[in-house]
Amino acid sequence: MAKDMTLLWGSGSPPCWRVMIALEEKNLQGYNQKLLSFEKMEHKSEEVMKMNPRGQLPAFKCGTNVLNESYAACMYLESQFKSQGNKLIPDCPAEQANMYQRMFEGLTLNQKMVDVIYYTWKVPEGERHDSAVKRNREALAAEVKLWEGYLQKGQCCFLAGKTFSLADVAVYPSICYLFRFGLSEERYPKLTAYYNCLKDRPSIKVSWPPTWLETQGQDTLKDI
Ligand SMILES: N[C@@H](CCC(=O)N[C@@H](CS)C(=O)NCC(=O)O)C(=O)O
Repeated sequence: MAKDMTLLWGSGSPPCWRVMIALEEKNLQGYNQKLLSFEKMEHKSEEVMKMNPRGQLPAFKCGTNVLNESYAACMYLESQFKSQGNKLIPDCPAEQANMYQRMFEGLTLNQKMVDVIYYTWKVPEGERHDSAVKRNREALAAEVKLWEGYLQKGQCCFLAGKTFSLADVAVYPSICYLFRFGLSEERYPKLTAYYNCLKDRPSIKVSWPPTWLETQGQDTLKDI
């Protein structure tokens, strides 16, 4: 079945990484894949635009079904390969509710992170405001504190419940991104423990962004 799947991806992109982790968790190794470069604008190539007219990665195809939205792809894989690999949605209603809640809250965390990291890239020089920078940074700090608090209540290895779930598939790449961009390990010990706890999980280790192995991170978020 994996032979019918194609993933076009970029290194370090949390949405791409989510799909790769889900594929590994469901034992779907051997899919067709191509690593593309954002720097070389390969995400705007004809090959990508044909699959994803937004020119974004991931671009993912499963047979004839296109699933370019990373959340959609992860949920589809879990639903189609329920009994294969690791089960990623708990049965218990309370655990399932918590799992979906954390999974979708992850989108807010990711957006607030992107708002800070890419402000100078997204907003032209003449339109930048210190007040917007401050507001975005404060919003991200409040968001990160919320997640530190979530982990304070549970044990540190999983975001929802006692096992690895779609919440971890979806949010772990964003947590890694925060640390890659300099989030303080001292200030956020629970998030740090969570980050360390899953680093060596096979699905994560094997899909770790290759460019991160070759280059140093940045300190953009060190004061958050
Ligand atoms: N909603 C999409 C978002 C994908 C996305 O934002 N991809 C980024 C890389 S992290 C991208 O391709 N950006 C290039 C662009 O928007 O031109 C998903 O979750 O799959």
